[in-house]
Amino acid sequence: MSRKHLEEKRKCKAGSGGFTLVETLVALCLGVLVVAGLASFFRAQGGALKIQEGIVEIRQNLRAAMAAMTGELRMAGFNPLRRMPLGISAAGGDAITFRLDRRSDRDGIDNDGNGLRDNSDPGEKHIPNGTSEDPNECITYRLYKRGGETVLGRSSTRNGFPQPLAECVESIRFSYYGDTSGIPLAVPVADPGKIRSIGIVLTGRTAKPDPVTGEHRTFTLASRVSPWNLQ
Ligand SMILES: [Ca+2]
Ligand SMILES: [Ca+2]
Ligand SMILES: [Ca+2]
Repeated sequence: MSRKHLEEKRKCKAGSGGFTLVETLVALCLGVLVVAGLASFFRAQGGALKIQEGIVEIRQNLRAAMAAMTGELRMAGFNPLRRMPLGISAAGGDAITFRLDRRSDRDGIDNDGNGLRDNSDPGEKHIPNGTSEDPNECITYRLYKRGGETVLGRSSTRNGFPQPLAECVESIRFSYYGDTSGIPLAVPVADPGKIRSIGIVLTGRTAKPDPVTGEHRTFTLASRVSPWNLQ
């Protein structure tokens, strides 16, 4: 191979192995665009995931609260000794109070004759005593405000302060039925003794707003209870 030919080949190699300034700038711009696009994609994915997590959380909270409420409402009016009328005592559109007699742990008597009395006897805690003045015998469900948030609360005694049952609650609506016609009684129900079943519609919202719309997502749960002792 001649010297001239080798020289031309070297020049050719040197020219094809580098990038011009314009090529480098274009490549950099493309790289920045790709990275920005990926960042935007993952940010959107992260936002969508957080929304889904918020919805799952509120669903679980509302379902747990509804299960607790309906389970306890089924016991409304439990009154085996029948010494006084017990049942729903206040029936409003956004609050309900009901009574039952499920325990007597303060009467000082060994009610079942096993040598143990009141709180020292696990079985005796659940012996009714004819009144609804024991803990967890006069129960109210209603919404209340706590630190600017609306919370579903449960009080376990007459005039007791509510304890939180579910947070991020938007509204609760109780409806009351005296028969199977499907027509609800006017609230507040003037004569709660007529109530045979209770409808509950509970609406909650995500703790944080949707980053795209700026609005909170809501979730509504409905249930109906026919307390055994009110039939
Ligand atoms: Ca009692
Ligand atoms: Ca006993
Ligand atoms: Ca006792």
